[in-house]
Amino acid sequence: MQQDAPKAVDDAALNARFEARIEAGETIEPKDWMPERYRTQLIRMMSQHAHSEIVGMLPEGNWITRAPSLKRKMSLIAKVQDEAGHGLYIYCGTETLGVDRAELVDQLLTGKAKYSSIFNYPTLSWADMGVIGWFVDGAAIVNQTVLAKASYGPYARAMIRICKEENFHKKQGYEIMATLANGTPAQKAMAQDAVNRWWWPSLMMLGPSDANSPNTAELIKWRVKRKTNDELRQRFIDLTVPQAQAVDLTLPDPDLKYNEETGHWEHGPIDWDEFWAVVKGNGPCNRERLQARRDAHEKGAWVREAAAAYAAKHQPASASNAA
Ligand code: BYC
Repeated sequence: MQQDAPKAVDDAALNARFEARIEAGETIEPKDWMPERYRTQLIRMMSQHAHSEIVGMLPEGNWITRAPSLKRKMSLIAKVQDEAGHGLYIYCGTETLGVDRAELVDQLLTGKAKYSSIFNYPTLSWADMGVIGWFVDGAAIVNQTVLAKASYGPYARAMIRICKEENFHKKQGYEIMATLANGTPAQKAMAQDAVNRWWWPSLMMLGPSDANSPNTAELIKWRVKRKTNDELRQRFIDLTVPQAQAVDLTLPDPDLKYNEETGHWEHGPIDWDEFWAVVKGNGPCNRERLQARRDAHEKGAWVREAAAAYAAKHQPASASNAA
């Protein structure tokens, strides 16, 4: 007990210094001292973000072979490839916190780690590719633009590049929707059906309401999150309603109305039972998504083995060259 006392004093001093740095708006870098809880919260959030990018490739990957033109196919392949890149940046960022990527991937494959609820919905028509870009990337941009100012340097910097690419993704999705909405009656109906199916899950993607968000207060205090889930959801709605009006598509919420006083669009109740069912693994595609990732991981075993063998073979040579 007595032996622990000096360390407790040290930790208290380090902690006070850390809190002061956060308060001053300084960026925390990997080698800086940080409270263990700050580190584990970041690992949780960043790894789940990385998993979301990787699992998020699956719903769109489903349509690559069925894209309606070569141009659309090329854009979709490029978008899905960007998502792989985003996953890799964020895994790298997470590794700066002293955790191994293999451990993070294992947490995804064994169902211990979460990934975004939105990717557990099926992609039933080509219009879903448009609406994913418009709504899902749109919601992601609203969330990630703020995360680009997060207190942890490697996460914030990854968000800057990712947001640039997400903006392009959103524009290509909205352009698909505008084209369908101005097309034949059947194309317009397909676009409206996709909007109807994806609107509510996209609102849920931004996280539970603030009253039921146990992590928000701590993450805001440490300036990892700079806005609450409800604030970001409101911003997404305010941005998206005029975009829907511009292409003459209807958002499936009879309670949606503009409040002149607040300057915000008010929305109807969100079905949080559906959200929690999806988060707990019981959405329409949860099992299929995890199985697809497990199969890919198993089939990729030879690549990991080959890379390890190559690294082992070349390491002594480069080490002796350096000497
Ligand atoms: N889905 O206290 P809360 C993309 C969990 S991909 C599942 O509010 P927090 C794209 C939450 O983890 C971009 N679970 O948590 C890719 C927590 O459980 P644990 C994805 C969710 O961390 C391909 C519990 O509920 N974006 O753009 O304060 C194609 C309580 O929640 C969800 C990110 O990952 C959910 N939607 O806030 C196209 C952004 N929401 O972990 C596009 C980074 C909450 O305590 N993450 N949960 O067991 C964040 O901004 C925050 O972590 C969240 C949640 C807003 C998601």
